[in-house]
Amino acid sequence: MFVDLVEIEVQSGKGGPGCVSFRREKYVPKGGPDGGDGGKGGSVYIQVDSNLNTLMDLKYKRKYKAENGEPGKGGKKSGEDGKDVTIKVPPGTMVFNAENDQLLADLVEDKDRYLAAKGGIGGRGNTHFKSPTNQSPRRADPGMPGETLKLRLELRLIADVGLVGFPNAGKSSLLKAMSEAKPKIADYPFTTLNPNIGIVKTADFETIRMADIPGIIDGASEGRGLGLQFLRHIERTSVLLYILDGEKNDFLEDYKVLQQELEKYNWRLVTKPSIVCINKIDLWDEEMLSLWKEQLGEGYVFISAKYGIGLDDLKAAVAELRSEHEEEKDEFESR
Ligand SMILES: Nc1nc2c(ncn2[C@@H]2O[C@H](COP(=O)(O)OP(=O)(O)OP(=O)(O)O)[C@@H](O)[C@H]2O)c(=O)[nH]1
Ligand SMILES: [Mg+2]
Repeated sequence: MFVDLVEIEVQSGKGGPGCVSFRREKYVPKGGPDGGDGGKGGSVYIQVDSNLNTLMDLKYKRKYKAENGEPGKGGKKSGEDGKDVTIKVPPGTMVFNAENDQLLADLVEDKDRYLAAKGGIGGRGNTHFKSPTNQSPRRADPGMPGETLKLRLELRLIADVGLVGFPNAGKSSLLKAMSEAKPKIADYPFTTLNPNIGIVKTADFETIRMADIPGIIDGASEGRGLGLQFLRHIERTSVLLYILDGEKNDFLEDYKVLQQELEKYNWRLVTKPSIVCINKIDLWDEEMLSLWKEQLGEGYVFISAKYGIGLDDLKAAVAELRSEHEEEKDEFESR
């Protein structure tokens, strides 16, 4: 199951209390203080694991608590530190404070790590309180408390190019044809229920991450179909690839609807650099193809994902547009 939004609670451990203790040796009736410090409370970290692509595991386990530090001991021995807890998340996970919506971390690269709740420090044992006037201090510090936070984690897949189209237009077919990804393809709408990512290799040995998301229909912004919930995954892309279904006579109408729906979700999406491709041209005859080419002109690419027609040109066009606009990617990240 694909999950891209969860709320969790994290709690770091308390520091262990410092110890009050005195040295006991034969023939030394009253030894000096030897109470050790309390151990540090464990912290809770959130860390990227690039093998993951969903927040599913967090859906089933909502609370994460690190261990408390152990109390200090006699003989100047410190208590053990509490164990940390590390929550693994996929690349592209954004961490928000669930209470005030503040963005706390945007975890993108593998191993990126965020300290979500810091463990309390351990209390000092009574050895620290010995002074010329007090050789037998009975004082030690308590450990510091841990912290508890409610967090919202939102996954926005990291991709360079996002595929947008009506159900059945051939988005997954295109992803399959251009990359090593193996998404499900079928002749009914809403075959794709979760985003897929594929790595496209260009002629210049560059790699482009392409995201295929569930289809969008008229009224998606009002919740029709699968709604617009998956658009968050293409918010970070630098380029959008609209895919229109050449089997339909009114495919240009679909293009308008797609833009309207995207705009309702986030107007910035429609200002992104984009390429429009018309798919399934294998179903057209030569005459129809040249008529449409003439009518639409520049900016439209004619392809057949299923039979591999026009894909090299499309790949080149995507690569060029991506390299022109890569630096703008970040500007679109927040709404
Ligand atoms: N003739 C022809 N059929 C195609 C082409 N590309 C895709 N199809 C067919 O169109 C149907 C839908 O393809 P998908 O790739 O699953 O479409 P999708 O846009 O991912 O659909 P959803 O996941 O439902 O949004 C399948 O039956 C494909 O075989 C093409 O270039 N030519
Ligand atoms: Mg699909």
